[in-house]
Amino acid sequence: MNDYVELVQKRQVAVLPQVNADLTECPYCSVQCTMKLQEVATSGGALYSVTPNKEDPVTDGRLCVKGLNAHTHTMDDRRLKSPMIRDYGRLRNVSWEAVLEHIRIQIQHIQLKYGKDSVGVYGGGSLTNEESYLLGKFARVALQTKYIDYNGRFCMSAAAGASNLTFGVDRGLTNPLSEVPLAKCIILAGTNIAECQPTIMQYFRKAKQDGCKIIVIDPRETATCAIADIHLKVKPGYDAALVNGMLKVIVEEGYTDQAFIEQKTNGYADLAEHVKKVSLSEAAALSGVDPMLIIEAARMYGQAETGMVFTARGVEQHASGVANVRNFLNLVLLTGKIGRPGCGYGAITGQANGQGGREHGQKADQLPGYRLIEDPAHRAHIASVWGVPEEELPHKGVSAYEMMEAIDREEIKALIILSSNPVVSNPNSQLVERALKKLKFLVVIDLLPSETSRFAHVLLPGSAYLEDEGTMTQLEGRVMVRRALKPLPGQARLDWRILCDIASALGRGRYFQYGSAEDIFNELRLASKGGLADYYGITYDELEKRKGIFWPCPEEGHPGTPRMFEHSFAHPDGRARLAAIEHQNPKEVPSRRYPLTLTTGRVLQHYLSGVQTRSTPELNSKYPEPLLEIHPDTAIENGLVNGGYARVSSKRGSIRLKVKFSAKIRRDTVFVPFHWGEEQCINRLTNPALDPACRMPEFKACAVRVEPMRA
Ligand SMILES: Nc1nc2c(c(=O)[nH]1)N[C@H]1C(S)=C(S)[C@@H](COP(=O)(O)OP(=O)(O)OC[C@H]3O[C@@H](n4cnc5c(=O)[nH]c(N)nc54)[C@H](O)[C@@H]3O)O[C@H]1N2
Ligand SMILES: Nc1nc2c(c(=O)[nH]1)N[C@H]1C(S)=C(S)[C@@H](COP(=O)(O)OP(=O)(O)OC[C@H]3O[C@@H](n4cnc5c(=O)[nH]c(N)nc54)[C@H](O)[C@@H]3O)O[C@H]1N2
Ligand code: SF4
Ligand SMILES: [Mo]
Repeated sequence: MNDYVELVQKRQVAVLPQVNADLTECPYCSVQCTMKLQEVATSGGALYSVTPNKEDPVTDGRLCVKGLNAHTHTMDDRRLKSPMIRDYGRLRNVSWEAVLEHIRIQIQHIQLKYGKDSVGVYGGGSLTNEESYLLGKFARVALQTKYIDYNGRFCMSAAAGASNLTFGVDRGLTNPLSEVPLAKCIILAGTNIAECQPTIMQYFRKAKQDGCKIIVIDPRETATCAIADIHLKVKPGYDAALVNGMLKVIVEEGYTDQAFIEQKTNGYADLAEHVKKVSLSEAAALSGVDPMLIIEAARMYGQAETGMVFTARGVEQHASGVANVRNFLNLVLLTGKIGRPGCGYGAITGQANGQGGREHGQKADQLPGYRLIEDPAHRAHIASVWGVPEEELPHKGVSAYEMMEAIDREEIKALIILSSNPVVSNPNSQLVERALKKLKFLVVIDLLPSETSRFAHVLLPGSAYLEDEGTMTQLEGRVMVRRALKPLPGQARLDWRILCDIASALGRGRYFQYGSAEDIFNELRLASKGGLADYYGITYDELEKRKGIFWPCPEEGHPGTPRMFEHSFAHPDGRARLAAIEHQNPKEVPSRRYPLTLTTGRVLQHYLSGVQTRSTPELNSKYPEPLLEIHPDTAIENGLVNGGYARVSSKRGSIRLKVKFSAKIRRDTVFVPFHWGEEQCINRLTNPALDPACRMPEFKACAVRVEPMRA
């Protein structure tokens, strides 16, 4: 039994009889584990206990430590309960009426003076589908600005870009998780599932029990490596070189599926030509992986009857993120391992609604249902659903970090942020702090004070997962409906309601007349109809009955699509695209002044910018500050002691971190989690070099120096 489940069951014994038992979904990662939250009235106030849901369609009633404690932050004393306006530097409580009038005056004034595009919108992947959809509509119809983007730019954009180019559509997993145990070989590249999606580890363990070979590619020996048959300890940023070596072995030793290549793909001649030129010893030298291990891994995957490849941010968060993922997709296509049971690809989605949040129009170049804002037919369809003239729809804006640069250049004068903490999560975050200070007007809608809300002129109390009904699309592409369990605290309002209220204040209320999340969903269904991410056939009733539906689901009664690409790919000719990928070095390589590579990521106990998990004592006490993971040899060479403090510096900045020796990391690499702000914010150091296609920043490789420092 899962340790945490055991813990909860023990804890429950100590709790009073259950009342109000009801089902909710974890607000954190993309697995969207369901659970029962039970409120127990005691003389000292309400107590809560959490029970995993045995009938969960994915987890068999597992929860990780974050899910178990998720409700805590929603009841934190610091929870925002009233709208606030900053006056002479201090935020003071005001009524909704007053704040909406204030917002109207500020926005109208700024737009009149500087144009519609002087106001930007910044969203997030924790929002429901309804809210993500509405935020896109709000930017284009209420504000009529081209500037909208969201934190998914830092998360799923490279994998999405690669899947679109290769398959013609991007759905995180091409197969349901239930097929993982059917795979005979699995590649886990830059994905630390044991800490980041712990409740799905069971599928990989089951596969292994059934004889599946598992290859993990990561610069660190992570908790996920416990199930690895081979661990390729790649140098950060060198996955494409490593995969080129594997492709060479696969082609030369004849593990390619020629019938599949001929019938279902384009681009083989170019790729075969490119592979001829690859040198295995060069691939090994670049990636820092023993050539014999590259050969062994290529044989393992190439010879397996069935197989799956999974990537996550380790491979994707690079200035060559799209190319990196495309090379992994070459492996999949060359061996014909897709479109059948136990054969497929998965980009392990990150945020709770990282999948749905990227489909319905929060992205600068996108309209709902994966439609494109620069495609005339797509614009016409959405304009008709929204009841606005097509010419009135703005064109495309820029990506999340580029919005920050536009703010810094004072081209964007006002910003509305819903459910994100960009001061902690953007690369080169000192630029973000400097830029936000220049804004004439910043509105932040959040649950709790954050590093970003310190810069807000207006702070609005939004809704937490327990209060907010709506649909979420989890990592498999399964849409699920989450019901509200609790009333909103104080004057807090539902996130979607706040958007409608601001739209009304701006005189655009007639486009935002909804009585419930379901009303918004029904409009989203129409907007997505005929698009690549088609939700038209999905209704709240069916979601309840069927415990979720996989998109695309083009008409009511349609069974949904658990496995993609069984017959053809989504490009007009039905074929997938192979591509010759030239390896590119990270944009910043180590030098004498900055001799080590910094890579960043996550730990089990914290979530993203940490606002929610740092306010949860059960989590924070287990991991109270960011640690610099460094190999003991490298640490000693640099005069560091285990448990002491180090100054870590890149060209962009310098912070102080506690040192943790770890023989599990490469000697040339250090790792730091990014869940903290201010003096502990590793993004003060990261490189904002962006992928040319998807605009993903290079979070996973920059050059740093470490020096000892007194506590
Ligand atoms: N506990 C926890 N779980 C989470 C989250 C969280 O904040 N905390 N966030 C959620 C979200 S939004 C996301 S996007 C996912 C992220 O999930 P993951 O992508 O799995 O998480 P990361 O820790 O960012 O990176 C994964 C691994 O990539 C490795 N890596 C670094 N550089 C490279 C490289 O160049 N190549 C390769 N092959 N590997 C490399 C790191 O050592 C790390 O172990 O997790 C989700 N789940
Ligand atoms: N160095 C480095 N940086 C990274 C990454 C990395 O691996 N390394 N990963 C990147 C990735 S993958 C991601 S996804 C981003 C995430 O980056 P962010 O979007 O900044 O992270 P969150 O912590 O999710 O921010 C959510 C904020 O919204 C609030 N919030 C949460 N839920 C709700 C809600 O339902 N309604 C409202 N109104 N507010 C809510 C929270 O309190 C919090 O303040 O970070 C990126 N940054
Ligand atoms: S954080 Fe992810 S794995 Fe953990 S309980 Fe929440 S949804 Fe499940
Ligand atoms: Mo993410």
